[in-house]
Amino acid sequence: MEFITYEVEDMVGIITINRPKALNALNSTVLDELDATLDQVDLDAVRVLILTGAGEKSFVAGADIGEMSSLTKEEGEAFGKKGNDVFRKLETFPIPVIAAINGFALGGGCEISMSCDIRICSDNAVFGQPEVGLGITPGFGGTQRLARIVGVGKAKEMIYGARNIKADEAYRIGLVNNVYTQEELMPAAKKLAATIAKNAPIAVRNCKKAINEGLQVDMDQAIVIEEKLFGDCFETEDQKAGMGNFLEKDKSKKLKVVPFKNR
Ligand code: DAK
Repeated sequence: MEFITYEVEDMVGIITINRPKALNALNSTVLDELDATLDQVDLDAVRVLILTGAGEKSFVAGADIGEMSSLTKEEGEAFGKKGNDVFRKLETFPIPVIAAINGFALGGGCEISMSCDIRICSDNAVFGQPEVGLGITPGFGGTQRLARIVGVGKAKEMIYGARNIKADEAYRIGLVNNVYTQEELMPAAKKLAATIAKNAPIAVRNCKKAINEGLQVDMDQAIVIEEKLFGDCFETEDQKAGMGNFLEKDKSKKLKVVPFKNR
């Protein structure tokens, strides 16, 4: 791959968007490679993904303005769909995805981070949806996800004003869960990923599904979604081991790490 690197460490997959000369801007090739990388993740071996950008300056500085500048209406729509499909794949990916935001997260960069389950950032991170300054609307879900994460008023202020915010404000409005120094960011992302990875994988996956799908429907339907996914955990080895360990008061035993295929 030209612009994506993927490595696996201890049940954690790390995807790095690697186009630092363009501040990791998303062109069609980056989107295609990201899509292909997600398809290749071995869900029997990997329990959490971390998404980050190469270099010290930028996570993702947006969709590629050079590539977009000459698009026709039809091509613009197709480019928007390509991005939206990948972002949705990330959002609905069976395992949790942590965005480790190491600098600029503008336009499509802010949007891709919002497709992840959890966002943490370095203290040099800058977030924003500058699209109206370029004569377009946010096109990779920004109008929808930002309002859901930080609330309608804040999202409208940022989007209408094309106003960038720094890491401390992103933390204050709940766009990121935590802010670290640049050096601390990846270790913190890996620590968080490890904390998640040691828990029962079917239960973690079902929690993601329950939260995401439940938020799209009313509470009566949402509770039914939770009931089904709760029931789905029973008879798994982890449910038996997890509850068995508690009843036996045996804290030394860990949840079993067995591939999904064998469950
Ligand atoms: N696209 C292409 N190249 C970019 C880029 C981008 N978004 N951002 C930076 N680069 C390139 C620069 O052109 C420069 O390239 P060279 O000149 O060296 O060849 C290199 O990265 C370094 O950038 P700078 O020299 O500008 O670095 P500075 O530190 O001075 O400034 C900056 C950093 C992040 C403040 C600045 O680069 C900047 O303002 N970048 C653009 C940020 C931005 O506006 N991003 C939002 C893009 S709009 C849609 C689908 C999707 C979208 C919309 C519609 N549909 C089709 C429905 C999404 C839109 C966006 O994301």
